[in-house]
Amino acid sequence: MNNKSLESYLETACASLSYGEALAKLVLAAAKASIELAHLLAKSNLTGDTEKLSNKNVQGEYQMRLDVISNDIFVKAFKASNVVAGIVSEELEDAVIFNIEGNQYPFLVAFDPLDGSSNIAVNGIVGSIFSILPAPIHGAIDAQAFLQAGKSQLAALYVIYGPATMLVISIGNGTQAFTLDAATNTFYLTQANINISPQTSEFAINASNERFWEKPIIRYIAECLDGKAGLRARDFNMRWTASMVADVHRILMRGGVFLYPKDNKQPTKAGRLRLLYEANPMSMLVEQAHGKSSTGRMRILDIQPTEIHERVAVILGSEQEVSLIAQYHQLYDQQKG
Ligand code: FDP
Repeated sequence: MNNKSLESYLETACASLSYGEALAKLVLAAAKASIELAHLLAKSNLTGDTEKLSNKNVQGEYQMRLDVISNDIFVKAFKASNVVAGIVSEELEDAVIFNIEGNQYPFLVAFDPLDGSSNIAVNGIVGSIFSILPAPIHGAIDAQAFLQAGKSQLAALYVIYGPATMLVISIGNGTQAFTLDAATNTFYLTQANINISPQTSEFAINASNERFWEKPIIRYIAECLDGKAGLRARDFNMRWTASMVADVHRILMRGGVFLYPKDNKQPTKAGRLRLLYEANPMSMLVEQAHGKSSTGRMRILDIQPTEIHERVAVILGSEQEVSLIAQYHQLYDQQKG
């Protein structure tokens, strides 16, 4: 096998960045922790770690034992890396600041330690998602420091725990996928400079929410379902794994569009997915792979966050489809206006 290891990729790719050495250290810390988690996931059905706990997280969702375990693994790894000033996690209500004096460590990390947790109990695919932001150079670091638009991200990555464990990363120069060789615990580059085709005939959406969707989404999906005989003049396929990592990974590998749109199921929330540690890192990975990412009304990476667990509508993937859905939103808003 002649594939480049993650370590040697980072050595070259980070060389030109002023913060490159520290970034490589951080990514390798996340990678090492994810390997530990992959091993725990593989035996979780035997150890009882797939159990649901009686406590809820900040999102009001019941935690699984593995949510807590995975969070602890990454928090420990980031703290020990000595390059992370603070973290925000889906599983923790408040930001955790490691270096209150600030300004010594260059990065903030917002992460979802175990995405798609409903899949845990059924041996389905899950993942971990990370957004790496610059820590402020001056002043104390607190939760406010994490309220940066996604376009400020220095890097984004996820790890997918499937038949193979893979790490997909962008440090701002394309999106690269690495596959774990479990025998040596080394990630090797298997898909360089991923390119999401602009057109697709595949979409991923939780269709059971249709009655809660806005008109532009109802229109788009209806036209896809009409297939060859309809306006789109081709048949579409649908996939939904209930894990954003798994659904977005599929799109990075073979094109498609992923939608978790704004709906009126919970009208007080702007969407289901979290901006800081789900929508932003996935949007960076998709845009760096020549795809597009939008709420339907604006580019996700341009959103100025107002709170750390903020939710957002997410539509991302093949460029032409995301643009068409945005166009439907624009027409709808104009007509309403
Ligand atoms: P989960 O809450 O199970 O961790 O992170 C939110 C998320 O999963 C996404 O990974 C996934 O796409 C979505 O929620 C699943 O939503 P549905 O329950 O509506 O299918």
